[in-house]
Amino acid sequence: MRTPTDVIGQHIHLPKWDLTSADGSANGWNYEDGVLSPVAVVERIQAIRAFNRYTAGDPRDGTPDCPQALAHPYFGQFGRSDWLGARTTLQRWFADPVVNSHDVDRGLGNIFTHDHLGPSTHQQVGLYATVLTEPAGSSWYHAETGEPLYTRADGGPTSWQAVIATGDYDGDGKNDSFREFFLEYSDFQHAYEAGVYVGAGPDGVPDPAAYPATAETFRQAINPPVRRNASTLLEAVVELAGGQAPGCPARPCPQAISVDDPGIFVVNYRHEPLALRVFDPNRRGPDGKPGMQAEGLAGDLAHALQSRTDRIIAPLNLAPSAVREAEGPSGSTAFPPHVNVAGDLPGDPFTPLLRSYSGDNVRLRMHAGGHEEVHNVTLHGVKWLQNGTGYGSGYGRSPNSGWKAAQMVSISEQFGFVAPVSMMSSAVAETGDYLYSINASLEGYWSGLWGVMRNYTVSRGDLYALPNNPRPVAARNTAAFDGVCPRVSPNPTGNGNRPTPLRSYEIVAALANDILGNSLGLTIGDPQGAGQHVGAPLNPAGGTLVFNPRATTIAQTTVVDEETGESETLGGQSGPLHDPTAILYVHKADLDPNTGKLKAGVPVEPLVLRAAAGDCIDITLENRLPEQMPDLPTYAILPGTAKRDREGAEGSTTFNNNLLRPSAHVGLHAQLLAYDVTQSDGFNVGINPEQTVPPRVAGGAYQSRTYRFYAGHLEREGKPSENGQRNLDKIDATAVEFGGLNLLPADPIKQGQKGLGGAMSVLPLASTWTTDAAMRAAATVKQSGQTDYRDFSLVWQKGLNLRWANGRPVENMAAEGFGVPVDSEDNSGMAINYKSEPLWYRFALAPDAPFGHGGWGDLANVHMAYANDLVNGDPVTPVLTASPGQPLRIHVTMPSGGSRGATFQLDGHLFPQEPFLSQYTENGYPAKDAGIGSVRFGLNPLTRHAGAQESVLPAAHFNFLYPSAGGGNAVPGDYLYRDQAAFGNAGGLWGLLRVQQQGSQTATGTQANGNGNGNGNGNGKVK
Ligand SMILES: [Cu+2]
Repeated sequence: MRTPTDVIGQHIHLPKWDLTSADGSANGWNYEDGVLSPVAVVERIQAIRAFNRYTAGDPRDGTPDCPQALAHPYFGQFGRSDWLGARTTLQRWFADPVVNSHDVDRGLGNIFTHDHLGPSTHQQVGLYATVLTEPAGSSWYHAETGEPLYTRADGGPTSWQAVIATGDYDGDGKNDSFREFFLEYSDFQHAYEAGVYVGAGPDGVPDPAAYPATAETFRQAINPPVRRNASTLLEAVVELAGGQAPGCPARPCPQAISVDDPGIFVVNYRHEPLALRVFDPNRRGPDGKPGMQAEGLAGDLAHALQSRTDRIIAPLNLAPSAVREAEGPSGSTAFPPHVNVAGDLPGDPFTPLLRSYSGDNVRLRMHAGGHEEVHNVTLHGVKWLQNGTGYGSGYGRSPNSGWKAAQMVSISEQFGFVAPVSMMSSAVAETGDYLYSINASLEGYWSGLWGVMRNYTVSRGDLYALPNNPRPVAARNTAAFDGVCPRVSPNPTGNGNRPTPLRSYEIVAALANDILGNSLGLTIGDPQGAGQHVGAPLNPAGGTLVFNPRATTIAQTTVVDEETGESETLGGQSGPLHDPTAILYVHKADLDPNTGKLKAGVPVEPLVLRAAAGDCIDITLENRLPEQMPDLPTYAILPGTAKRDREGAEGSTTFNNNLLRPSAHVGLHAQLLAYDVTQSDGFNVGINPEQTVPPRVAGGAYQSRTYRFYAGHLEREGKPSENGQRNLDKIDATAVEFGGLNLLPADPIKQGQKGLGGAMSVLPLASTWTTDAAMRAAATVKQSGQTDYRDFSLVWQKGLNLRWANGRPVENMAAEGFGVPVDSEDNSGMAINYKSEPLWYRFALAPDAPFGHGGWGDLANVHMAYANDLVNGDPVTPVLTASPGQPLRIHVTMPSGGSRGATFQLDGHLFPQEPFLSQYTENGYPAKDAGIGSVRFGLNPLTRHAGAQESVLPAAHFNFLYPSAGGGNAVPGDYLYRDQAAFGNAGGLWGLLRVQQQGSQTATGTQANGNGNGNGNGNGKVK
């Protein structure tokens, strides 16, 4: 798609500017503020000359009567005749100070600037930019070389990474300098395979005649529009040749608003798709065609984020800076120099490497430059306050805004924080690699939006140091710590110290097929799907994970698409809905030591762990998965990021979901908690030591590994002393009540589809709790001097692999129209705590029923959607119980899924969005020296209240505190909670809060009280 345009503008967000003349756009009665293209200038010149009857040798040549196009003062140096007549406009903006109540400039933030005259097509091919505001009076240096920035007349040089030397700008007597990284990312970036040029040649000069878009170009375009389900589940999706779909009579078939979500994800114009990392283009799949998952660890999804040198695609084994040219199937493409000056190692991702020293204040700033999707940003091993750690979205303080490890950032939205990065506990390691993911969904990893922050504990010649952190910092008081955990902690009473409580959990990762039963007699396997996947066989006598036990039958119907006249036969299947390929984390004590099966009466739920603020937490993870992981074909898909069969008659196919098996290696990543990134990250990232647990070799013992966490915050005292190559500083530990957080599986693509994942709830300091026997996701929490409250964890999952009773895969919902479910964010298997109530299932509609006639539009009883009368009973999703007026907390987390956002909403109840209090407060407000931010939940007078929370996405963690079940008047009844967005609501993401007097019917477990054996309380042992 081309947007013929004669003018381009530079519109601006955030600072002050003259709206009538410097808006960079054409709105209302304002001046049209843009720059004419050189071609448009030349056209006007020629028109003036023709009007004035210019003839050869005319003495007026070059005068205003017969003007000539001139070379641009800057762009003229490139000798491009098509740039003659190029013009410049000057935009003037004022980055005004934004001071807080203590007169500290919070900073204006990230100033987004983009063309506002043709953005719908320009942004998705990379036209966006950002101005970073910095503290007044600061000076800036390249983060790696130390070269001063902003020294040239044109404002350069500049970089995406800088050392910002500030002095003390907030008046606390400390130098506030920081290391800054800026990442700007986009979806729908158009891309072709290496060596393919369309519209312009390798020199970038437009030449559509020499480089035409032909009927065959789509075969080497990455994820082009116009796709449909392939004829086999193995290939899943086909990128159609021309003439096969009504909207695409002849290729190319560009789309004005990119409705089919084409292209790739990029960060700083770089891309590191797992699709290519684990791909073997020559290995043959079950259909005999080349192209499937590589064998061994080179193709293992739990090792896909690791810097390895055995990948099948050879350039992936080099240091990114060594790759200066890429070979494609029909030629090569040269690359500009790498985005890092130094430090990149063989097998590292091609995306920006964020290099820092231990003890640096790292400021990460981000913008989504384009184009349509929501992106949930996450960073391992670093947490930040919602509005900045000690600094705002600019650089002001916001200590009671809550600790975060995930933040949704979509087009033109800004995100930024400052956080200290240091490996205080592992002075032996010289590097620590921290995973950053700009989109923690399936498609985010598969399509390349991730990278590594590499932290060093020794000085290096190739990395400039911060003025306030001249040498990497290590802990001085190591004897006070056992790993990351302080050996003693202040008594919760405030008097004296106590040994830090150690809470130990023993967890097993296992197949549902191995540890669960099959009491409903469902088919384990999919005979019709034979040859359509690459997994090992299941045990047909084994168990399965049931998401909805009702045996609903869906009548077979034929429906007609009223736009195209195409007809399709739908339905003809029966529940229950289940998945025998599911993987679970379970408590080891819940497994029968003789049979290895889950003991009778143990609720089948995602793992939900609890700890109190200030606990030291050991999680021992044992791997009981088989070496050869089983699988079955599903309709869940991945973006077509790697080509498989370019030349098929129907079109091109891609390396997709059924050509992969889940990893047999398991890990467990916990957000927010303090841990050593080289030992307890739970993922295999960059050059960190291996952290996953391998499957046992046949007949051998199950292997395990212990991860250690501290439910608190580690902070430098800020009085470093020189000690050889390093500075030593005292480390102070502070307990933090984090609330809900995700427990994430190490394979970010397929283990999550199988349900592997869980949640943790970090409860108040010195609290005790009783877990419900029938639902361990629910507990009653006691705090001294306070009313008992109910604590609920809801683990939302999307992109699950649900199956019908006969083993066939459940189809996707017709999210973007009849027969067009070819986008991975439309993978429709969903559940809350492994239970699903799809509305299509309740109404006995086929999942892919059309929205109009023959489907949803014909429902006569749609008002009964959430009513028990519709299905003669409670929904199978969690029914949360609380007494009228009782306080309750709901923690919503999402360990895996696609990137279509969900919105949590509970009817009849408002919640504070920032229910947090900093260490030191004055009347509830943060003190000027607030100490550690957001150490506990509480009544924050600055909070906003809301009725719904958007951006529930993979890696998201939200806490909803309700002071009174049933609202202010404590009205008993059933209150609906749900994903307010249509896709999740229809797909099964809803349930009930039942407000009624809790009596003897309330299930109880065994109490853990911080000094006894808490077995029964989620099997946690407190020593
Ligand atoms: Cu704008």
